[in-house]
Amino acid sequence: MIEPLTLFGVDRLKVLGRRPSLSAGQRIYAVGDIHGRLDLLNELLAWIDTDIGLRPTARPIYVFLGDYIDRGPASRETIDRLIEHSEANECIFLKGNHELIAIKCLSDRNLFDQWMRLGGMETLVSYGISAQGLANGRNIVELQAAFHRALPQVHFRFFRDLQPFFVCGDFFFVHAGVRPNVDLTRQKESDLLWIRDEFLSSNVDFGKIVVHGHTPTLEIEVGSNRINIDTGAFATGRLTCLVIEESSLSAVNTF
Ligand SMILES: [Mn+2]
Repeated sequence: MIEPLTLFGVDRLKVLGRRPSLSAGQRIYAVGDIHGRLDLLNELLAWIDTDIGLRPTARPIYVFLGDYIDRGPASRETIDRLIEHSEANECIFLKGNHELIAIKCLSDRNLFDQWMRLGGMETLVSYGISAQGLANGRNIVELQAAFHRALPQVHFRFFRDLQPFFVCGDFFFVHAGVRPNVDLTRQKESDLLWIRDEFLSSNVDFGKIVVHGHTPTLEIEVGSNRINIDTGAFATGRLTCLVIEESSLSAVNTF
């Protein structure tokens, strides 16, 4: 089921003293952290299709904020679905810290422990790597080789081509956030994909409204300088989508 949300605090959003907006004719659908919940992604994409049918727009842009994999049950299928969706729609895929670790594991087996702690085992299982083997303490060298063999070329390219951020109008889309007092064009990837406290507690005007995920909250969170749309879909069943058109913002979530 899809639930329309009342967005509190939108009037507080300010960029350089004015209301943020997109150019006329653009509409952005920004989707939060999916974490292998193909079921919720399918529901949300169906709702967006219906929304575009009811309210046609010249140029809908889908922005996915990263963390497509890990924790949830259907990581491989989620990547398949996103690739399929991008064949007929304008899609921007941002890189999450989970995709960063997964792709690095192909060349650096020292990162496997960290990946497994982040829920990577569910991803390996979705790629057909036996959970039995994992439970039996199969060694990391074998695990890495199995992941190499199991990862389709199109998925490798998908992971490799993920973007660190996306700018449109007065909005800066990124997985985790930005480091305050560092120009948006000079941010480090490690901050864009991992930052929490220094960003979340900042009230500075970044020059764009930062739309991000990475730090789950129960409901979409609107600050003066940022909007957090990670509602912890993996655990809550709530996948959130922010819809932006000119200076109007709305949101829906699955429940
Ligand atoms: Mn994350």
